[in-house]
Amino acid sequence: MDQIFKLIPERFHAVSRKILNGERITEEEGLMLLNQAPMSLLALLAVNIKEKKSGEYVYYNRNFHIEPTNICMFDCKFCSYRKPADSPEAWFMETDEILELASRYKDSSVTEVHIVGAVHESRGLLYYVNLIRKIKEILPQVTVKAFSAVELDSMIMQAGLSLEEGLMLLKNSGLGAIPGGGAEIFDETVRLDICGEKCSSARWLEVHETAHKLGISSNATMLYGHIENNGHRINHLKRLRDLQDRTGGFNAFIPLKYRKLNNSLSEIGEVSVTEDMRVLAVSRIFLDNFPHIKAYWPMYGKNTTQLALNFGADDIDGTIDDTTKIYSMAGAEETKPSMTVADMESIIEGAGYIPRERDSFYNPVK
Ligand code: V47
Repeated sequence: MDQIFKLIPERFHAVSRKILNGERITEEEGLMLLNQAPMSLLALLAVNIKEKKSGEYVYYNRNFHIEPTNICMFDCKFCSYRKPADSPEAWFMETDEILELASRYKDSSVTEVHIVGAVHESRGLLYYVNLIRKIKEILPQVTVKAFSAVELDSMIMQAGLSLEEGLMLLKNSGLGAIPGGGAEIFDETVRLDICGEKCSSARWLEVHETAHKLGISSNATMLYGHIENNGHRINHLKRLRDLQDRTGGFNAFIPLKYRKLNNSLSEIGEVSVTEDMRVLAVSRIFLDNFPHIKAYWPMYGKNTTQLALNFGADDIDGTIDDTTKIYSMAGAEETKPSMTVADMESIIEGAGYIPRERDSFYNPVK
């Protein structure tokens, strides 16, 4: 241990000792690491925590997405996916088409379907309750991980129900977990600027807290690399860590890099891969109560995903099977995201880890 400290600049000794001893760091320490720590130190500390949590394993799953529509009532500045109804790039899947897509996975070994789309005025809570029920009839063994907190808030409010009532209806129809989208950045001023029509940060957190209390676990995301600063990023992580202390209901945190193609923030450009790795490593270090950190491969691309495994990520998401357009429409390298199990295992092994297939709750799949 003392040998390692000779390689660490002295001003990082105290915080490094804390982290290596398994102690929690403060917001000030998180900010100092994000602003100033050498990359090699961030990698060392993040990997140390990752290995305490998941040893030599890195997880993946077999999944597909359903994105029923991209016609959305909300117009967020960073979004490349949303299109007006009369755009040639807009789509709206009828129920039959959605169920036909689900049926394609009937005899497959897929374990999760991730459903998110847009907030569309014609589709409310009861539509989605019925949709989940029908999907579960077709794919009873598959976990339905569906609807960002923003979509949930909107459909449940529109139905005039409390969050508890709405979420219980969805749970009873087969909702198994909630994805992490819609969190964007919790700082109220930045949020108002980039996605002012979405529900507030407090409400996003309330949806997840209520879900956790009802036994529905979830993920959390943070959209970074636009107009926010490092202070906003640490504040976002702190609010997630506080909620996780109360409920323990988050499975994974997923940092999402802002991609610039065809949206209202395009002129900002994108942050570097170095910055991606800093955000990832500090997230792993700061969120000491999150069991998993996901390097979402359709967003980073395959090479950066492999690099991310040396900065604390222990999950790369899944096979996807070219069923999501959110990131390809935003300019990600993967224009038709799809990976075989062999592809995913080779990425993980190439980073020096042991691949492990998981279900939506990180139980190993035989
Ligand atoms: O909330 C939208 C982001 C999110 C852009 O829970 C953009 O397992 C970058 O939540 N550049 C939706 N990001 C996706 C999401 C997600 C993804 C992977 C795994 C999980 C999970 C959840 O996509 C949105 C927003 O933050 N997004 N547009 C863009 N131009």
